[in-house]
Amino acid sequence: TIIILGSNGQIGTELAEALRTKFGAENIITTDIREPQTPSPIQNFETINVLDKAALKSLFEKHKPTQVYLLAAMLSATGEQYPQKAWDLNMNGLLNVLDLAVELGNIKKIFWPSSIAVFGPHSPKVNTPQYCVMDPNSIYGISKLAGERLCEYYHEKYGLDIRSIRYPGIISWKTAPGGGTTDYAVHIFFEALAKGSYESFLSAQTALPMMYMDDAVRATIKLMDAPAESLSIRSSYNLAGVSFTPEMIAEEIKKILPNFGMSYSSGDPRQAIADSWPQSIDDEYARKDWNWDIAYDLEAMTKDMIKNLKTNN
Ligand code: VAH
Repeated sequence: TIIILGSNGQIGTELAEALRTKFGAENIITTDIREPQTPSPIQNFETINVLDKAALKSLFEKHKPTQVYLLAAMLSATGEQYPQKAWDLNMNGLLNVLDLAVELGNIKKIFWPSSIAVFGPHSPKVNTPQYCVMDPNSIYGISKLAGERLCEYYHEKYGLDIRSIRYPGIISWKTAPGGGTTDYAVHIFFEALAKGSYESFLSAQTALPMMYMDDAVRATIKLMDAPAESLSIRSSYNLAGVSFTPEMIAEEIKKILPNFGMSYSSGDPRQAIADSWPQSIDDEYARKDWNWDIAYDLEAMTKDMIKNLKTNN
């Protein structure tokens, strides 16, 4: 049995689908703090708060999972509004899972998402390497950097097989992201189709590492399938996708929707968060250790997003 904690989120929703396809729906238990918007029996859904350690223990004892994916977290922009809550959820949610995995002993593999948010103003901006100065200044980035240190520590000290990816901003059409700085790159598609225009809260030249959801899910499963002995990183793997600016994605959309209008607001607090992050990532370790290779470039992503939004929304 595989348990997904935080299955209602942007990544959780699609990871759950991919894992059901791979392992069979009957083997996947999805959970979140509240019911999904569109409940269906195939989800084997149970409500759980990852901060309730006793409830989490009962869930793990009931289902005896061999794998746990912990995707419950508060993202960067919302985290800046509620820093103490973000720290509590992101850190104690992780510690509850790690400590129960040590205590119960039946969880063979754990997946926990980190983020390019672990880099900060003094990290190299271009082709940011796996190892470098990391001075994140968002509570989300601080919690993800601390989380990476915990994952490596619990692997070294207790032998837990925890695997992690520093996700870039993720673009998808099935489930809207919740409270991230990179969310503009998702909103732009919805509004391009709904209104024919979009006002970006990030400036035209703000380059950020991004990735299409299909690639992010494929990378996650590829990492989880890799033989443990091939993994040289037990903090979290850099993963590069495509780096682009709001201006670039607007141009790409205009190739398909010629009348699309892009504008820019200023003064949004998310601009400072974005400015503290890298512009592009070097993912040599993911390529070397588990043969990672990106499939969707900006053009392919844009085409797929518009095609799916036109037929599904
Ligand atoms: C956020 N989407 O914006 C997340 C992610 C790299 C960005 O961590 O907070």
